[in-house]
Amino acid sequence: VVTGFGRGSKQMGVPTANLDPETCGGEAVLSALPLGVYFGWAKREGESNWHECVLNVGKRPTFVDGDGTTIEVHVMGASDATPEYEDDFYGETMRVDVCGFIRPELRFDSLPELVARIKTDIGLAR
Ligand code: RBF
Ligand code: ADP
Ligand code: MG
Repeated sequence: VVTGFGRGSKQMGVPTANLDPETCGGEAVLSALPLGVYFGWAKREGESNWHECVLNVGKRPTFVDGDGTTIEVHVMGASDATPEYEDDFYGETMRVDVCGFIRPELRFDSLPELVARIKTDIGLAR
């Protein structure tokens, strides 16, 4: 888990653990994948139980923040009102088992529109 753009929890209310692209095959592997939103299961170092998650594998076209592919995993709480974790876990290893594809990545005209769509993605993933 590496540092991202500092936007997930602060601006969107959706924290995303950004995985080091090199540990996921690097740009050569990632750029060959359909870019977009996936759902699956995630597990933090030391945890025995898997948690539901949504992840975005993409280039974040809504923002101007570089063109590298990022892998961002949001671990879902038991309900939308209950965050799964209270702490940060930068530097830890997170395992992700990706089960399916939800939609291609899109460019949104505003942050609230992106956040609304992410809530829909979370509902679909559940
Ligand atoms: N960024 C986009 O520009 N377009 C998207 O369609 C998009 N979908 C996302 C879906 C989910 C479930 C998540 C967690 C993130 C998504 N993002 C998308 C990435 C978002 O821009 C990024 O998490 C924040 O900018 C923080 O780095
Ligand atoms: P960054 O831009 O550095 O990725 P974010 O605002 O997206 O920062 O927050 C992500 C960080 O928050 C993760 O790296 C992790 O340490 C922590 N975190 C706390 N709860 C969660 C969660 N439910 N899902 C993902 N990351 C979480
Ligand atoms: Mg993040």
